[in-house]
Amino acid sequence: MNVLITSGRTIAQGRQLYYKDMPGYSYETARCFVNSFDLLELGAASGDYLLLSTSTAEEVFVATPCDDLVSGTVFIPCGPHANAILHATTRGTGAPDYKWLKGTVTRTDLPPRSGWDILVEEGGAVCPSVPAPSEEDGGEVVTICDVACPLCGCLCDDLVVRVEGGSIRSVDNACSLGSEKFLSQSRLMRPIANDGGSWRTVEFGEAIRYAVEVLADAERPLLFGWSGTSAEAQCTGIQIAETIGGVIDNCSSICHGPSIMGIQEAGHPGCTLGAVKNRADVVIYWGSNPIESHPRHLSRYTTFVNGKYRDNGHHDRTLVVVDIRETDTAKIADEFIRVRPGGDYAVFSALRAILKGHADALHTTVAGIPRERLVWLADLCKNARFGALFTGIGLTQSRGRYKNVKNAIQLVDELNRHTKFTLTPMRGHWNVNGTNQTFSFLTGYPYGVDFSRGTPYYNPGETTAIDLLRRGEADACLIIGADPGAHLPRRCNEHLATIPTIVIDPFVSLSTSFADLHIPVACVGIDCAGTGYRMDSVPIRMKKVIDLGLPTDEEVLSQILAQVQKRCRHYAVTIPRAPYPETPPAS
Ligand SMILES: Nc1nc2c(c(=O)[nH]1)N[C@H]1C(S)=C(S)[C@@H](COP(=O)(O)OP(=O)(O)OC[C@H]3O[C@@H](n4cnc5c(=O)[nH]c(N)nc54)[C@H](O)[C@@H]3O)O[C@H]1N2
Ligand SMILES: Nc1nc2c(c(=O)[nH]1)N[C@H]1C(S)=C(S)[C@@H](COP(=O)(O)OP(=O)(O)OC[C@H]3O[C@@H](n4cnc5c(=O)[nH]c(N)nc54)[C@H](O)[C@@H]3O)O[C@H]1N2
Ligand code: SF4
Ligand SMILES: [Mo]
Repeated sequence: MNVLITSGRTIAQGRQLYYKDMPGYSYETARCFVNSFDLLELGAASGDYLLLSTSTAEEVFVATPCDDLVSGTVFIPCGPHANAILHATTRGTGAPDYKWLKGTVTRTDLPPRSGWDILVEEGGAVCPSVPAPSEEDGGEVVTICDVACPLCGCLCDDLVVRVEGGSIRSVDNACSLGSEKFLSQSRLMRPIANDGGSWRTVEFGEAIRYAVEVLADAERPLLFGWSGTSAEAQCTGIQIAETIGGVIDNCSSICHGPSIMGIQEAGHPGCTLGAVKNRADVVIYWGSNPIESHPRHLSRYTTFVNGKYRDNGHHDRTLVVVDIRETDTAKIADEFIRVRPGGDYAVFSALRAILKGHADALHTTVAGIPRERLVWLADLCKNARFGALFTGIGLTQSRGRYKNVKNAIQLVDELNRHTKFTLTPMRGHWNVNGTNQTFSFLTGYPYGVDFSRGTPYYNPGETTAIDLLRRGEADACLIIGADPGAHLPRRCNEHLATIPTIVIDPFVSLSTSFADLHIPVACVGIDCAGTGYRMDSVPIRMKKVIDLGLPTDEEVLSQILAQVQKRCRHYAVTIPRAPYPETPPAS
């Protein structure tokens, strides 16, 4: 059966993000959600095995019936299985077709593989063993309040963490995604090096010397990730990239990078989440499913919370969801509008035409949506006191990419002739917005910055991570605060497995599989402090709640920087020191 394959977030997948060394992670990422009628036609039932084939590869998944999807579309949680069958073309934007992949599905008797099996086939090594955590029962009990959550772009800063004997015992107020990160014990305590397929522990000093050698000797080094670390560490990373004449890219290139490209063309009618909470009477999530990807967004900032001028919570607000699936967010919305995959550009254009008084010029349906519903939506937005449009990666990773976002911004501009309307991209990682702040501040560009010419150069589709790896251009890679092993298309990982790759990560990740060296560090927001930028660009101080005695990203990167500066004098070092205080302000 021919199908359109789309992938994205589920709660169960998100809860496993910090347990990638465990079977439960692969169990969730090997699921394939299929419409019940399609399952009948395939002669399959829930739990049966399905083979998904694309022009890139084939992979086995476990059938999960799901009537949120229309016939002919399947949904896979993002992870190693989805990426094993995805090609690495980014259509000149840096972001691949995560939401728009054509393929076929048939029944099979073969069972699914684990994520690690996939990485080993792509050229990686087996999972290293994770040391058992030291359990000290009955030590001092400390309760720390107003802790910020280092998981998603909501950066909720009202968590209460209870620490006993140096270990985290409980986390209150967080959603299940956030708590699972705090409670994860998949931590490495010493650097490990890949010795012909098996793992050997090395000292921190030796690990840093090796990293320096690899980075300084490379012709076209790539420094990728950065969304999972602090703004301070990002600044040091940019200095390393400049010193070695490398390319530095962050997760936004594969995520909301196209939103930034749209903003570069059309501007950004943004606002803080506080303004939405206090004022918005119309809230729209478009191509975003926050109930599974930003679980507290609706209750903390937009819909269910009372605000200064909205004292009846959701009774004072109308919630609209536009998606290709009837997601869990769509199910609680006042109005769910199902758009045909890749049809958003046409829908934004239609809404703009209606606002300009040209409803008559439209067809009876636009991308599967009846004209009357679009007229209703245009009226709702026009008559709002304060409207807030939140855009997700359903827009940036589907057909249209940055043009979708540009058109959405132009729609919001049009609405601002009638009322107050704002647009906010639903930024994914807790500090992916920080990467755009630090990169833009220090280099002039938000991501994909190439220093090989001695001055910063930026061209999405050329200087972005997937494109450099697809073309086999990068000859060494530093991965920090991202996990390409789990999240980049197969071809990128196959290349990473052939070049010297260094991973700096507090947790075992699938990228560990093809790392020559994995340097464990303190985790920002858990065992060290740092600055993060919320999705609305408000900076938030991340707290340290425990001490595991590990060096921080900032410390490891500063040592690498000092040593590469001695070795690579030929590149000018012009970037000023990061404008952050040496010691964090007392909180
Ligand atoms: N549980 C969990 N939460 C996470 C993460 C995680 O891995 N797991 N990752 C974080 C990250 S990095 C990010 S960027 C955010 C992403 O958060 P979201 O933007 O919510 O991400 P997705 O679920 O990938 O995609 C959103 C929606 O786009 C829809 N969609 C697909 N194609 C189209 C289309 O053509 N048009 C429209 N309108 N919609 C379409 C999908 O059906 C899906 O419901 O989540 C963050 N939070
Ligand atoms: N099929 C499919 N694939 C996708 C997507 C999709 O929708 N479908 N979405 C894409 C998107 S939007 C994105 S952003 C990517 C997800 O992008 P990734 O960045 O790969 O997401 P994570 O697996 O959360 O990786 C974050 C890494 O940072 C590490 N980390 C956490 N805290 C710290 C810290 O303090 N310091 C350091 N150094 N590291 C830390 C974690 O252990 C983890 O390994 O996936 C992309 N891949
Ligand atoms: S919504 Fe996001 S920031 Fe808030 S607790 Fe959940 S994962 Fe953490
Ligand atoms: Mo993302």
